[in-house]
Amino acid sequence: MFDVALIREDFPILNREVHPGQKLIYLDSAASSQKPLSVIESMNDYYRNSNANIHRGVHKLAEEATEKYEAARTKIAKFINSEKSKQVIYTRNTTESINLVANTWGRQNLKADDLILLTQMEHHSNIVPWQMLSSQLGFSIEYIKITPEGLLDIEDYKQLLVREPKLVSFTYMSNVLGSINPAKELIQLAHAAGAITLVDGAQAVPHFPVDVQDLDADFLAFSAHKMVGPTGIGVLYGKFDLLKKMPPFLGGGDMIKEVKFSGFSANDLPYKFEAGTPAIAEAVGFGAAIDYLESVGMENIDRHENVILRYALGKIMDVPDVKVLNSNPKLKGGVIAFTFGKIHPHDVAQILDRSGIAVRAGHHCAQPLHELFAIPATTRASFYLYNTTQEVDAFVDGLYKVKEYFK
Ligand code: 7TS
Repeated sequence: MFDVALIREDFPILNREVHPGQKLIYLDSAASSQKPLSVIESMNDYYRNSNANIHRGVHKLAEEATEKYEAARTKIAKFINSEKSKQVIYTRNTTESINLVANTWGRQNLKADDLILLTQMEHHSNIVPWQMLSSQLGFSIEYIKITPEGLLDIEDYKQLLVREPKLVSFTYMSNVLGSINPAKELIQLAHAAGAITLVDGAQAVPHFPVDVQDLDADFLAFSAHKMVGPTGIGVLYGKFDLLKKMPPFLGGGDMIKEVKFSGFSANDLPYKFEAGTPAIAEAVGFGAAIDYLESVGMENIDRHENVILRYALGKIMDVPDVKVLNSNPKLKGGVIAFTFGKIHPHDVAQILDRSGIAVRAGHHCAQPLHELFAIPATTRASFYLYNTTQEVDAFVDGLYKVKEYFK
């Protein structure tokens, strides 16, 4: 049984007053989620009792640290249904995972005459690494169009596929529109056209079940901090044969088998891509986050968020001058980005903050998408498993206060 009141008890920060008499109402989980006590405690326990460097030394603590670091990898692999746990590469975050693919697979496979496809709804982290590489290698980038409603234009995609792109890299769920792309279908179409696929799962993996084998995704990137885990750690999942052929990303300790003055040989997977001392405590926390999400159930989380989203859309659409980007709760996750007449999003966010309500204002690292809609910025409320309809009420009341203030 999903009981949001019980869930809230697991997140100590939700009891905090952010201003005198104003309890936190956290509607910014798309930027970063809050953490349950079990995650916080797992990292404390690691530092108190098991702290050491991994894969080095034979002493007890090094052994324990290594075991915990690898146990978390196994949990993550199971969570996304990866064939083998060595296909789960630890990175710092989604951004680094995408940069890894760009700088290894991309550098190895993309040539001047090639084409890759992104979408118009990408986060900067799935645009800029490709632009940087393109400026060096000379390949072209096309952006799959989105419809005026904010959904991916599949017809445009099909037409672009005729040009035989080498890679299609797309977000599973937009951090602004909330639109959930039909990832499985997009991947099938890409494969039929001979392209490799990278799925940016930053906003998907935290919110609904994601199965890499069912999707047949070639790469999947995501971050722990958006899924009740710590900052500083993320994942790149990849198909084994692809990862095996890719050259290392960063050079240094742990990613090598042997080093001579004349050169080196790269380590096996996954260590080939994990140079230097990694985020060990964070991996432990990531493992605890997976345990937590599994104990609640991803289907339950998905269902709860959809209830909150529908409730919030129903109420916010009645607020005069509010315009929501993609207001259709079908095919959409728990994200509401909106404009509010002529009131600047930063002012909206600042006044909501006085009532303890945390939302984000700006372009949310999706500047080209905002440009497409001819708006410089939006205010964004985003939901997660711990949000309630009462919080939505407070948020909408807050919007009326904003309106009153700027009357
Ligand atoms: N891709 C998507 C779809 C995202 O929403 C984000 C972060 C990233 C990639 C990058 O993740 P990172 O962990 O590497 O930073 N999105 C947001 C956001 O919407 N507000 O703050 C960060």
